[in-house]
Amino acid sequence: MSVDDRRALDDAEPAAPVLGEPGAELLFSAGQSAWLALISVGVLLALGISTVALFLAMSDDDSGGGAAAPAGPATSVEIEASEFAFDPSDVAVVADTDVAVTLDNVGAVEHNWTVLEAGTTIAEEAEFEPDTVVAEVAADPGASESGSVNLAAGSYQVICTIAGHFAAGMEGTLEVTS
Ligand SMILES: [Cu+2]
Repeated sequence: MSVDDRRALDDAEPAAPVLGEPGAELLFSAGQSAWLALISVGVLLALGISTVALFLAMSDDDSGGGAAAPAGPATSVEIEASEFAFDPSDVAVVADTDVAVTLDNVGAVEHNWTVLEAGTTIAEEAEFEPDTVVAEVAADPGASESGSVNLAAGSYQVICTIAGHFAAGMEGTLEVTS
């Protein structure tokens, strides 16, 4: 390499930044880097948040599995009877399975949880016929009684057969599904 060659290089190199374009490119890529950094931080934050959420959801599943039971038809139900309602009034249970039914009478008079055969729906007490009963659990005031139902899939009406109670609001539904 001759002195002239070096001089030529020295002359050529400083010429480049003068063009402005490389500088502009540099600024642009600096801007891009800033955006990339921001986006990266955002993505990392989102990942972090979803990881925490996932962890919380998983630990929730581990700890609260038993409490979150009523997701589908039940294999056991507990119903409160009072003046004059069932709580819950609408119940969903599994078909063709012995389903334990507990009736807690928290009221001051006798109540019963009586299931009428599928297809029978009464609009008033006078329409009730005892031979349409497919299951019944009765409880004295303050008592808790247990029984069971084993029914085919279908929609059933539930009533309390004590005189005046149906009219006063003691009715509900029993959805039986497989
Ligand atoms: Cu009743």
